[in-house]
Amino acid sequence: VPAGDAVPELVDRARGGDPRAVARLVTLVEDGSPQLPELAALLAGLSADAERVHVVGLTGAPGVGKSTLTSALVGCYRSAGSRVAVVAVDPSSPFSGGALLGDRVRMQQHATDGGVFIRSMAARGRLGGLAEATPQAVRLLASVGFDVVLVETVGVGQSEVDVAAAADSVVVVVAPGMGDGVQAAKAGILEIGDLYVVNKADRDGADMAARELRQMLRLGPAPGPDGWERPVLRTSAAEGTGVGELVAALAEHRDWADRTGALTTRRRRRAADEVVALATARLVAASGAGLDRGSRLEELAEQVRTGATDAYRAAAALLADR
Ligand SMILES: Nc1nc2c(ncn2[C@@H]2O[C@H](COP(=O)(O)OP(=O)(O)O)[C@@H](O)[C@H]2O)c(=O)[nH]1
Ligand SMILES: [Mg+2]
Repeated sequence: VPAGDAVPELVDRARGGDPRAVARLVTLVEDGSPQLPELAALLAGLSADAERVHVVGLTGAPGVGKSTLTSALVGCYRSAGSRVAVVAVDPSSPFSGGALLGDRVRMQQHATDGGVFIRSMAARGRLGGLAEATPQAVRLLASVGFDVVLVETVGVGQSEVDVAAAADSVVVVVAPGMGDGVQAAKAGILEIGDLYVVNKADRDGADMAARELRQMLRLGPAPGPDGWERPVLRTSAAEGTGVGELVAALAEHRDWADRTGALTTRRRRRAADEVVALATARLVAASGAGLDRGSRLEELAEQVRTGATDAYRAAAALLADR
């Protein structure tokens, strides 16, 4: 970081509303900068300000309309006067940008709005990956004054679940003919959502998809007396319909979570995951085992594949070999 860009100054400027300072700080997080412990200590002192944030995760298969819906949500939150940050994360890609370009174009309508911050983020080869970087970025954005942080996942797979875990409210988005019941069950999305949205409600089959989804959700454990009944909403992000209702349902979920202590529990869980991820990374680094060193690992993997050794012996060899 060049002179004049000391972390405390960047944080001050970011809190003053300087979008470039916010961007610089998010880059530190994305890059796994050695300045992160300093940043984290500063942000801890601002946690009282960060507490009221609402972190909303949006997840679902590519093409269902997450980015379009995110953009519509931004518009809705902005008209209510909230400051909104969007973090689009792609767990499958080591590069930011690229595939996200289309999203950025779609978000262009918000580009000149100082109350909106939009950033695509990739893991860039850092040890803990996005599972670790996302909560840090979210805490940063909450601490510098954003009221709502929308986290959109771009890739598919298990890491999507990790990213969803970073949110206070998880919205699972499906589209008619794409996320039909069985597919939804297969993808494991029935476990992770707090709210379900059938987007592209302007298309045929949206009612059917919503009905099917409700049925699937009813098969799961029933909410207790103080439980949250997971709603299935319909939106047309393209036409802007149903988006206000989604914002209202999100506020309801946030209130419910606050009232019942679910929010505290979830955030504590999130903090625990983060501590474990950082501790694990430290252990690995301190061991000098260099688990990220490709060639030795490749060699051992080939031996496991051929049966020359087994995974347990290979793991011991990798640790012994430093
Ligand atoms: N008909 C219709 N198309 C939509 C709607 N929302 C998004 N789309 C279109 O669906 C495609 C994928 O949308 P996108 O937001 O990129 O999906 P993502 O991959 O989930 O982020 C784009 O061509 C959108 O214009 C909707 O509500 N109705
Ligand atoms: Mg998208």
